[in-house]
Amino acid sequence: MKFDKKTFLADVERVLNSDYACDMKSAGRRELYNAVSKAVMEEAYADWSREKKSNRRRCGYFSAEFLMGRAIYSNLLNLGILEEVGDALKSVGEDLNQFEEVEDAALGNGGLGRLAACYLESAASKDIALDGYGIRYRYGLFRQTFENGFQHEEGDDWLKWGDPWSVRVDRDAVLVRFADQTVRAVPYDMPIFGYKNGVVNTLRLWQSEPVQAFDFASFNEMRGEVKANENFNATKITDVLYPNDNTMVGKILRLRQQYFMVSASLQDIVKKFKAAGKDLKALPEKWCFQLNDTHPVIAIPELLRILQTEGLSFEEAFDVCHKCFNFTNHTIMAEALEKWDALALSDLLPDVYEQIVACQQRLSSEGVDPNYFYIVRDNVVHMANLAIYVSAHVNGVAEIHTNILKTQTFKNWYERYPEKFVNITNGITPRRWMLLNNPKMARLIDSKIGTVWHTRLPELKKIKPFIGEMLPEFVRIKQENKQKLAAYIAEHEGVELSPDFIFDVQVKRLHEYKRQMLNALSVLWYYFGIKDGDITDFPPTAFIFGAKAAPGYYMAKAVIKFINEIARLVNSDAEVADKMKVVFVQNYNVSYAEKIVCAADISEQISLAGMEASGTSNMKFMLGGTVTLGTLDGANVEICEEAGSENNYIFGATVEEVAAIKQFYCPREIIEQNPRLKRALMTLVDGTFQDDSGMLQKLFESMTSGYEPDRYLVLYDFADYVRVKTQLLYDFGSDEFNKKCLVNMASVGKFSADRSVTDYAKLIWNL
Ligand code: 26Q
Repeated sequence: MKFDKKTFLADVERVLNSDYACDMKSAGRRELYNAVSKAVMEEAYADWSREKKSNRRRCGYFSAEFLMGRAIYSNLLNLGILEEVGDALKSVGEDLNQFEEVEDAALGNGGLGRLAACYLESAASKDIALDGYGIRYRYGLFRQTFENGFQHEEGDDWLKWGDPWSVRVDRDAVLVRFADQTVRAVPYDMPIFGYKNGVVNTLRLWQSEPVQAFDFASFNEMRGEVKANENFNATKITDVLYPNDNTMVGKILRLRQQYFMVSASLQDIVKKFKAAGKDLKALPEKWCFQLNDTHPVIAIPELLRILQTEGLSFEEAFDVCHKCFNFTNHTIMAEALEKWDALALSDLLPDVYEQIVACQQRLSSEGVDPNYFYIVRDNVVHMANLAIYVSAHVNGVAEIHTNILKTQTFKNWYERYPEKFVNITNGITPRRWMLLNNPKMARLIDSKIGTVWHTRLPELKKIKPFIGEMLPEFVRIKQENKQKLAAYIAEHEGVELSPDFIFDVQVKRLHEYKRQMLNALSVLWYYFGIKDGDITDFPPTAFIFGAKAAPGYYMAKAVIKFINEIARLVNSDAEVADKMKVVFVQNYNVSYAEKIVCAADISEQISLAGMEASGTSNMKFMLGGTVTLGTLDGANVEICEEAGSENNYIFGATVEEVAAIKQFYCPREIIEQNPRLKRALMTLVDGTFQDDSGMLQKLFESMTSGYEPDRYLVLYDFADYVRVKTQLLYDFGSDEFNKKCLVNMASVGKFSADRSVTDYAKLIWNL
């Protein structure tokens, strides 16, 4: 975008005058933020409207989550005016950094939601016609604080600062009908700016509202069974994001949300398609849809329903759906695969349920074995099976994950439809995760190989010949990032970290399979080793954790308490103050991640092999020049292929070994063989930590007793983990070690979301 300082400041001034009745001098932060954003939106309108009017074939990315983070800096960066706006504001005595207080748009939980955000940005940057469709939650993922070491949750008022990057589009509102209520769906459109290319795609988020004020005619036509209080409840549907990650909660409101979003999206798309005078059988010529996990899969029977009300036969409608829909799976964990009670579903959405049954009948009529192929069975609707049956393509998100889908999770389906299954390894956008959060590192690279890598990440390999000469600058910039993070943590967490310590980082959602416990136990293991004098010369290390636990996930919350207690023990012990510090940062989110990722020395990716579909923070750290301490799980496998295992720190049971180990696994022996590990584990119950809640006791039991003690083989992998981790800690700081960091950075090319969306466009969307 071309930028003229005078015009820009005049634009800002005008918005301040008209919308806030103030001027540059009297404006508060909030007013200034909105005015700056709106001024930019105005300038971008022409490009956006061109894309909205364009007639080319598009893909709709249907997702219950878009974890966008903060919009302003990334938008300015992509429009190519970040520095210019900063300078313009400076010239009137204002600082662009003041908007760091603006809330993140946290309309997602973790990996799956952030992936959707990275893909939108990359698609726009690659001029791929991809639009997001989702829900405009009133409250995003909860804000987390710790009280006495326990997680507390507060509502996330992400609109506190206003929403200048969205436009409400009342003319596109539609009605969404449930058996017991009809609500109005109003879209809010967010522009998605491509990186310096003038492309603007759209993220359309639907908000639910009462129908009454909208249209009395359609209100009166509403079906008979409507309840009196429906207008009161209408807004409720999009009130709040379910805070679960990799766990299914069978709440009917969640199903309402899912149907609300896909019905509104499909009505909108079909309406516009028809307005162009087209035959709906030709819908696949203009549209395809990517289903982000099972959450939007109810779109399939909804489109079947809509097409039949428009006069298509079931078979014709099925054919259209088959050509339009594609399904991404993000998890193999049984507890995350969505299943809905058939009665509840048919009560809420009788016409939609009818289409699900019709799909089941079509499947049955093919003469398949009903033990292996079913959509509805024993009064349960299996959303993943529905998605696989109808979709043209099914994809996993990393090689190892797709292989597990083919050979285990969806083995039967794969054998029947091998051509449907493809792998598309996840990726991240290098704009947010390098240019924006680590600008000095980006400039260092620019100085060696130019700027082509900004949009072609594999070009980063060209720094390889320069690695030697880059080392001192690399180390200096990383050190500066660590300093900044330390200052931020001191201010927000009240823990002082020395930037001279090794920053060992594990940040991601809290889940047992991700094994924050393994890391926690190792911290205690080192601590006791130092206290006993068994470990001398320990390389000073700051163990940094960040994670939110689903509010209803008891064990995950127990792990948070445990780590906070470890932090209290360690940080208050003057004897180890020059050796170790532990901090669990509060409210880990996208903006915190931006600060942490560029300041890490160790990237902990230590899930039990076979459990983490891909992981994407592993890629963000790699881009920042951080070695991975990890298992051969998810995308770690491919990271090692790209950067070499010798440049990373790999440990633990492989996915092939895990099944065999589990057959006769008994953690007791392991505990008895390793007295210091035993001591670390016993702190959960021996009074080391005060805990009236009984949580730590329960955590201990989950590790040592019950039906499946230590389900995720924490204790099994412990010895190998500390062996490799210790090696890493002692390697740290040498030239050889720093080279490993830069080799990782140089090898990150494959993990650009630009490559991922290009793969989708070629292999699936045909865009
Ligand atoms: C389902 C039903 C009801 C309520 C909630 C849910 C639900 C919500 C979120 C189920 C799963 C999720 C999120 C899953 C997720 O984030 N998976 C991660 O996806 C990333 C992107 O592909 C991968 O990198 C991670 O490995 C994977 O864990």
